[in-house]
Amino acid sequence: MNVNIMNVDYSTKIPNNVNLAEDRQVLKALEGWHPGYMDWWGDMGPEGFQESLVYLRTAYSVDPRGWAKFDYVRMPEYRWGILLAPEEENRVIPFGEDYGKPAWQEVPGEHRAMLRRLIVIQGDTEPASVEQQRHLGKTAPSLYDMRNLFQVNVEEGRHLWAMVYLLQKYFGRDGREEADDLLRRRSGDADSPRMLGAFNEATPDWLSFFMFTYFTDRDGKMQLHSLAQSGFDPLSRTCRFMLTEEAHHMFVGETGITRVVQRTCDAMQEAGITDPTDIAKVRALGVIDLPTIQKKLNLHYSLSLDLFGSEVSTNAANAFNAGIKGRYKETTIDDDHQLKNSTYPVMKLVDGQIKMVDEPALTALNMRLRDDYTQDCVKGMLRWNKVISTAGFNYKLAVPSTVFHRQIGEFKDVHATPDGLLIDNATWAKRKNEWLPSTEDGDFIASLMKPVTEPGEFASWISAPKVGIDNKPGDFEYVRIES
Ligand code: BYC
Repeated sequence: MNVNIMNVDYSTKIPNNVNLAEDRQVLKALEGWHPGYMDWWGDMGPEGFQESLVYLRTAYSVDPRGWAKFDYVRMPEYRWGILLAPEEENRVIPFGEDYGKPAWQEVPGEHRAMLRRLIVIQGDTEPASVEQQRHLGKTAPSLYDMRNLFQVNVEEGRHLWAMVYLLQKYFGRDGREEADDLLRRRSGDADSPRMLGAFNEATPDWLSFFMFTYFTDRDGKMQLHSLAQSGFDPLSRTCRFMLTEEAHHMFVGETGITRVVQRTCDAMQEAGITDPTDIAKVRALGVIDLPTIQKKLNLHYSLSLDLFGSEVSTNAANAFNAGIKGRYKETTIDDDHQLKNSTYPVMKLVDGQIKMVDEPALTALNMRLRDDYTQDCVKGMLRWNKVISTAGFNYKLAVPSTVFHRQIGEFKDVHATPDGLLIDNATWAKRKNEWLPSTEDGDFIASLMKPVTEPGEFASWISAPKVGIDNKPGDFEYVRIES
């Protein structure tokens, strides 16, 4: 058992820092799963470009001071590995009924089913996002963006491996069956869809991709943070390392939208347009108008809110009590970590009106995490609005009310405006295209999605990034398409 946890063993087929070479049974199970994964990647991974050389980062260590190396790789040859953050000595369960007891290194029998369910749900989202994004390579606005897309895709693939490792190592036969099912479900499939709503939606264009990586990957961040608190230590360590990779995905979203907004503002300035809501005039410049960006934002934000489950949830309370899933930044919160007597304000529908109601904090955990999420979302948006105001335009992007366009939780049966005003079905039907992308908006955006594959060049609707990946120069060939 003399492994250096910081460095990854590349001698086995599956790179890892969990000493797989000596864990023959799990290694065999993972090697047995590998061909199915490669088939899935071939069928459902990025369409085209599988033979291209892509300038990707691969994790070679879990040391936060330096963990990745960059090089040209063909995607099917990417080394998907099992990487856990280093074990914290004497770690204790940081919340719930077993608060303060040593963290579990094996699955506690009484919580097995709940734990497996959460790992399966987490695992299911990872390949789903790859499936949703598989057509985007063909319309990439630059080689830089294409490379970022593929980086996100291979790492989501690795996150699937991370969950499959837990299932195969700790859950025996039913874990292996769940691992197989993760390769069987398909995003958007009528018979065998992915488990959570947002992962069955299409990602038809690059603005959607940036919104997805900004808003939906950020749900991933919040959920992974909560699972990183888990008393089940292998899950905690897995999620901690996943978060390191996840940060880049949100960077892609945040800077992607910043660059779209920048290009729109630049084009409006150059053309002397003063009213950013003059959609026809702005679109004629070959850029995406701000009101359409707002509609896409409304869509992706509301779909992502649904990923937090119901505001009041006994599932969430049970997972917390069990010490399986904690709160965002649990260890830094100053309370009893058991939520015995506390309450939390929850937005609810009471007699047809929206009201804040104090609920037991234990059952309101999904709401609390969602509130933390909203705060996190708003930070990046300030940057987009700064671009708009610096360019001298009087327009602000904003997240819609949590009541708007919901399919899960308190507000799933009502309609509301982005400002949170309740409206009837007829008004919704008449006005929803003002708030969510219409077919026509989709067609316009689709018309801009022309691939640009010259190094250093960018599509008309997006500006160049401020810095390159791995400090590469502006004209760096991030993807060698013909190789
Ligand atoms: N769609 O008590 P409730 C990521 C179900 S993203 C469909 O309200 P709970 C990533 C629920 O399953 C992060 N069904 O909810 C991002 C339950 O069904 P059962 C993924 C839904 O359980 C980008 C019933 O409704 N990770 O990593 O407290 C790219 C009542 O449930 C939905 C996780 O989500 C929905 N949206 O919370 C790549 C973490 N919501 O059991 C990756 C693991 C609820 O009655 N999952 N239902 O049949 C969880 O923590 C929880 O399962 C949830 C739901 C937060 C998802």
